[in-house]
Amino acid sequence: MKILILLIALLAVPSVRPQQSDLIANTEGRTTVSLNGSWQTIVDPYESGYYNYRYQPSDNGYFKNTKPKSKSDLIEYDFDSSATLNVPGDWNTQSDQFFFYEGTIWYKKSFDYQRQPNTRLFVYFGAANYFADVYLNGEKIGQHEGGFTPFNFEITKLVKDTGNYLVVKVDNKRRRDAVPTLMTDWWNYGGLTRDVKLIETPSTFVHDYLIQLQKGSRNRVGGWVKLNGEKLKQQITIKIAEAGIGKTFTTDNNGFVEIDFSADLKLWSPESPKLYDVSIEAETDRVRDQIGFRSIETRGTDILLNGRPIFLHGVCIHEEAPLRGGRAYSREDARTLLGWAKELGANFVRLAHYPHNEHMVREADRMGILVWSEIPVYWTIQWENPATLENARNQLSEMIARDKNRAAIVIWSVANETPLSDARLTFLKNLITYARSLDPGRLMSAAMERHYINDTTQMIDDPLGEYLDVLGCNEYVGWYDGLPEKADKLEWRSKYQKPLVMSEFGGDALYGHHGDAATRWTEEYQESIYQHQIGMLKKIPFLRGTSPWILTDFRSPRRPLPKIQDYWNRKGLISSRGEKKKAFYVLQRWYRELN
Ligand code: GCB
Repeated sequence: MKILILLIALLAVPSVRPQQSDLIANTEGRTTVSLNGSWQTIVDPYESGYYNYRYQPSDNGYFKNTKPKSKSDLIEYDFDSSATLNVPGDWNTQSDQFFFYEGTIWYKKSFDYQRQPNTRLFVYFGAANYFADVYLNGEKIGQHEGGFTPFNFEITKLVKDTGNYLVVKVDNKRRRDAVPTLMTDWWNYGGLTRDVKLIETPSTFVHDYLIQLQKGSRNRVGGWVKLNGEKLKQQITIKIAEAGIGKTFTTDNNGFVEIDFSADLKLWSPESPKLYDVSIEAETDRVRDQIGFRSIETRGTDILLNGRPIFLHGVCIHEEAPLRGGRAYSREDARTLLGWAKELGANFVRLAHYPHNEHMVREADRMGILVWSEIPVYWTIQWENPATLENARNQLSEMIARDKNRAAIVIWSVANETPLSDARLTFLKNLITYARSLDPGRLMSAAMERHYINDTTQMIDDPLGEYLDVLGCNEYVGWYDGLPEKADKLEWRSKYQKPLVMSEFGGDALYGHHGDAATRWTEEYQESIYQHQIGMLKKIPFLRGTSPWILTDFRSPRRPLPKIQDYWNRKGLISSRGEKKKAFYVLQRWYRELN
C-alpha cells in the first residue's frame, strides 16, 4: 500500500498551468500595512497551550487569548503581561535563554483595521521557521510548513474594525521527515523571521503573474496572469510605459490568461541591470512591479546570458545577518551582504541552502547580481516518504511563486549533497519536472558530489546530471580531502556535456589567527586552499562558474571547537564582524581578472 501511494505521488503529472498556490506573490506592488514590531510571546516547550493534559488538541488553547472574567477565574497564561519578541527576527539571538531553544513559542499581535467596502484582506508572512499555526480572533485560519517561504491567509470575514488579535504558534523542532531534516550545518533560527503584513485587495484582484522573456528569445515576452475573485472574466492590460508597450488580453472563465507579445527591450545584465516599471491593470485592480528582461540558456558546456557566454564568478551566502548575527531579514542586510559580494568581484551568488528573504533577490535585481536559489533538500531527506516529497514540492512552488519575475535569478536548485540511490533520483526528478512546469525559463541545477576514479582524477557522473541544465559540484580538496596542494595534480572529468558550477569549496580560518600555511584554522591555511583551488579550477575545461563556501562565517551547532569555532562555521571569507580574511583578497584578485 505504501509503495502504491509513493508511486501515485511520484507519477502524478504536474500541472502545466501555474501552481495553484494561494500566495499573493507580489506584495511590494500593493498597499500593505506592516505588522512588524514588538509581539507578545509565550514560551511553550511542552505545547500546553495547544494540547490538553490528555495530549489532545485543546479547543481552548492560548490562541483564544482568554482573560479571567472574574477574580476567581483560573487562566494560566496572559499574553499581555508576557515578554515580547521583535518581528521580523529569530528568537535565538534576541535573548540568551533562547540561544539553543528548539520548540514552540506563541506570538500575539493586536491590531485595528478599517476595511474599505468591496475589499478583501489577507495576512502575509514572509517566513516562519519552521511550522506555523495561525489564528485570528480565536479562530484557526491556517497552518504552514517550511521555514523559508512566504504564505498568506484570507481574513476578510474574520477581521473587525477594532480589537483583532492575531496569534501564531511557531515551532522550530527539527523532524526526521521534514525539509530540511534533523541534520544540517546551520543554526535552526526559530520564529517569525521575516516581515508580517496585511494586504488589502479589491474583491477581484490580480493574484499572480509571470512576465518574462520567453525561453530562447530576446524580444518576445511570455507568461500569464491569474485573477482571484468573482469577476474572473476581465480585460487585462500589461503596460511597460518606458518601452511604449500596452497589450490587452482577456482572461478565461477561471480568471487565467496566457500572455505573449513582442517587445524591443534593453536587456538586463550584471553590467546594466535595467529594470522596467511594469503595471498589470485589470478592470478591478492594478499592480505594479519592477521587472528586468534577459535570456538564460545553455549550449553544450556554455551558459549564455542574452545569447553570450558568461562565467558565473560568485560566492555562497547564508542568510546570516552581517555584523549583528542571527537571521538576516532587512533590505540593509541584503545590501551589506551583496555589497561584499560585489567588492569581491562577484557577478553571481548562490543563496544557500534555502530561499532567502525577498530583499535579497530584489536587491540582486537592482545591483546586477545573478542568483542561484535553492530549497533545503539537504543531505539525508526521507526519499521514500510521500509527505516529505509533498513538502519539498510545496517549498519549491512557493520559492518559484515569489521570485519567478526576478531577472537576477537564473538557476533553481533542488538539492545539496544528497546521497545516491534510486529513491533519491526519483524524488529529485519529480522536483525538477515540477519546477520546469512552473517556470520553463530558468536553468535547473543541484549541488552534487563527485568521486575519484583514480588518485588524481575526479569524476562527475551522478545520474542526476542527466536531468540538470547546469551541473553543480561541492568539493573540499584541501580541507576534508587532503591538503591544499592536492588540488594541483587533480584532473576533472564529467560524463555530461554540460556546464559545471563548482558550487562549494573552501576551508575554515578564524579571522586574526595566523601561522604558517600548513596550520589548520589560520588565515594562511585558508589562503593556501584558495591559491591551489584557483590553479586547479582554471584548468577545468567545462567549468562555467564558482561559488566558494562562503561569504561570511555563520552559526552552526555542529561546530563546537572552543576558541576557534565556538559554534561558528569559520569558512567565511569575511568574519562575523565584517573583517576580511586573507583568502578574500586571493579570490578578489582572480575575480578582478575575470571581470
Ligand atoms: C558542505 C555543505 C555546507 C557545509 C559545508 C561545510 O558541503 O553543503 O552546508 O556548511 O560543507 O562547511 O562543511
